[in-house]
Amino acid sequence: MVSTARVDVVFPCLNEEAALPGVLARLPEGYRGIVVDNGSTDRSAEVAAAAGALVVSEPRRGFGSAAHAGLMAATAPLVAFCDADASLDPAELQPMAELIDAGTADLVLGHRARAGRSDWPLHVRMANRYLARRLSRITGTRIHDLGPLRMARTEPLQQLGLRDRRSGYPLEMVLRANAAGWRIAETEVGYTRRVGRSKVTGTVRGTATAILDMSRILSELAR
Ligand SMILES: Nc1nc2c(ncn2[C@@H]2O[C@H](COP(=O)(O)OP(=O)(O)OP(=O)(O)O)[C@@H](O)[C@H]2O)c(=O)[nH]1
Ligand SMILES: [Mg+2]
Repeated sequence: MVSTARVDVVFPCLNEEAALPGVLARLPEGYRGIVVDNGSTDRSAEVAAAAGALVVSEPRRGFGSAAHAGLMAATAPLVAFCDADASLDPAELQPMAELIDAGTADLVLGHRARAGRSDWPLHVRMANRYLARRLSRITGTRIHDLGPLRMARTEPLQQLGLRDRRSGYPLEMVLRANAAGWRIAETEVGYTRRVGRSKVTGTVRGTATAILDMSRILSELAR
């Protein structure tokens, strides 16, 4: 069936069966969920399909691998990215779409301004603040947060040439968008403790991978 959605929302997903129903239920009217299942061993794919999402299966592991498969599957004029762990509210994508529709921004990032301190580990907050400062200097735009909730026009993003397939994907997106002259903006969003088990920054291995990936992208793309 041809989708008539105005916004396709990509959810990279690794074992999120507990969080998915609540997350997908929060999608605004006219938004379609694209859940990219990255080899989940739980019922994520079935749960996502039952909740009305398009399920894309991506066997190559990695956050960027899943995010990119979702981007390439998107057909709506706008595409957004959201974690599937119920830490973010897809209803907060609406103001982002308004900024793009109004022609004031090409890439909108969700700044997690309303976040409980205990919901966001200190090491993550510190690493994030460092990255945001560097990005602000590079882009000339005040960036507070390299958050996972974000939106852009689909076709230009598909043509941006994103290559990272692991944790560097969100950072590469901002740097390449900036290099292409895109206007970057932020909206304020909430952030709460995830549902289900942590995969990335809540684990030592995930954090180490994220730091490695981000450092590589910075040395390649940031002058
Ligand atoms: N497809 C895919 N998705 C992943 C992978 N790792 C994490 N994810 C998904 O990406 C999103 C972000 O991962 P999280 O585990 O929430 O990472 P985080 O937000 O840094 O840390 P926590 O919320 O503490 O776990 C979630 O929707 C995960 O299911 C992966 O290797 N492949
Ligand atoms: Mg999370």
